[in-house]
Amino acid sequence: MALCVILIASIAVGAAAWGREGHRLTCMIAEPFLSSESKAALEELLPGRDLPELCSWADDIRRSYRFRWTGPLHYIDTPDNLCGYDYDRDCHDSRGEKDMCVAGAINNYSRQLETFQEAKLSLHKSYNLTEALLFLAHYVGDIHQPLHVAFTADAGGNGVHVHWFGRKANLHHIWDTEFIDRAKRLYYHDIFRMLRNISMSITENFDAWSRCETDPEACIDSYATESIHTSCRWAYKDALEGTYLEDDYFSSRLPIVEQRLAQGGVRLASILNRIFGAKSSESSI
Ligand SMILES: *[C@@H]1O[C@H](CO)[C@@H](O)[C@H](O)[C@H]1NC(C)=O
Ligand SMILES: *[C@@H]1O[C@H](CO)[C@@H](O)[C@H](O)[C@H]1NC(C)=O
Ligand SMILES: CC(=O)N[C@H]1CO[C@H](CO)[C@@H](O)[C@@H]1O
Repeated sequence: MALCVILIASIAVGAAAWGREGHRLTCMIAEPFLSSESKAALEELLPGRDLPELCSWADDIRRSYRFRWTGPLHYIDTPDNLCGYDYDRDCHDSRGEKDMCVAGAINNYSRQLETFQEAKLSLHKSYNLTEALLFLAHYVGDIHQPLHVAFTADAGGNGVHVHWFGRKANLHHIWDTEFIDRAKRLYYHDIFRMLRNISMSITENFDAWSRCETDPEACIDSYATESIHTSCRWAYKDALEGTYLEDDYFSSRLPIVEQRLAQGGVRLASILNRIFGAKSSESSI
């Protein structure tokens, strides 16, 4: 009975976002790129804890009564078969409330964290910046999971039922957790070896991935656009309802999964460095 409850709980969490390992990897990838200002801010906001262990916090709380409203902040539903994303058209929840999507949430919690320096000086605390940081770190991971920016009718692949190495699974779950679990089991054996291998690909791409020349919100939109394009080109492709997905699909897509994790980590670091890095807090935005 207890085992059953644990299994159900882990399936429910798995259906939500990059699984625990994916989020933990994103935050672990970010860590070495954080500026000393960002590290100091993280120590203040998460005393005695580190970011990777808390990177799934936004999934842990989303089914609690107090945080149920955050459900839509993990993804973006885009028009079926269009393979495109537009903030004004797509960033809303199912009742049409604007900004209630993963891109809107990243903008929201970035703006809150930009008050970090002022909040320390004033007695009036308007936001819980610990929560803002944990939401931001999680949602930057989510926006890089391709199927978190995907078609509305199948709920980002949750409604696409396939066979994964003989087992029944939905496509969204496969991209959240199954790729990472299988790669870990077959190749890496532990998450630190996986981290090291993913991190090796970063050096040559770091500048291209972390660069944000337009305003920060336009850069967040470009990450969402990359995800819906990747969903069409790799995730949905050859994965129609009822398909048997095996080695061909796994080995051709694993590098994509690893690249999205790497990009998510690098961009998380650069977003935090932009927010915390500048000494004069009114420089940008
Ligand atoms: C922004 O954050 C506040 C909590 O501080 C929340 O009430 C609001 O719904 C959030 N909006 C989005 C789009 O994340
Ligand atoms: C901020 O949020 C965290 C996580 O929900 C909570 O543990 C903490 O008590 C909150 N801090 C304040 C000052 O409300
Ligand atoms: C075991 C494993 O998957 N190693 C991979 C590490 O990363 C490089 C690319 O950076 C791959 O080519 C390896 O296959």
